Amino acid sequence: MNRNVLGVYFIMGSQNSTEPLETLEKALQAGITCFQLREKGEGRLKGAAYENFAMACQKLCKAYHVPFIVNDDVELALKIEADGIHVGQDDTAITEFRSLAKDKIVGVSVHNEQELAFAIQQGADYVGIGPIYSTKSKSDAKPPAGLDFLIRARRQYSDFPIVGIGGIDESNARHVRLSGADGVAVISVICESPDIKNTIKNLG
Ligand code: 3NM
Repeated sequence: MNRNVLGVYFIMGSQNSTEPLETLEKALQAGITCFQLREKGEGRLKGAAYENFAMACQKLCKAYHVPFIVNDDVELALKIEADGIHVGQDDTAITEFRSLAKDKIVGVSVHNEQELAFAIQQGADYVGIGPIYSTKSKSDAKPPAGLDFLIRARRQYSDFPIVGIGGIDESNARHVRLSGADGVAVISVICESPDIKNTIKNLG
């Protein structure tokens, strides 16, 4: 995949914003390079409401030519023909999705060298490394790992697409990039921003 796609990678579910579609459109206008629908936790949409919301997000992403990735839902990703899927360590095996959707983007969250090597060997297109800093957006997040693992991962795999995630904001995005990430994946800094355009400019 083109590593530039990871530049400013916005993640959101309906639970992360009072006006999620408005937030997404503002983020797209401001130049996000990738979007992941992550419908998780309490109050998450289900059934037809979830599918309709997903399709509304996808339609916006298409209008701005930005890849639309679905978190941890192979069935939905295939049904609505998303551009890709992102999975964690407990989610569906990469190979399962890959065999069903050869041309799609597959992203995997990794937290150590073993998981990183395995994801690459299994055919991931990119990995997410985190949480770099402490995050309030993922209830089961691991303790913040800082930049060390990211730096080691980049040394080991000089060309592999890597995005940093977890607690990234306008003040620290630069450190994440300088440590080797191709981009930053964020939820709250965009969802809670009073000025999305400026926030995205400062993340880039
Ligand atoms: N995954 P925020 S941290 C979805 O470490 C997610 O794998 C993480 O949200 C991981 O930008 C995280 O608000 C939440 O900190 C990122």
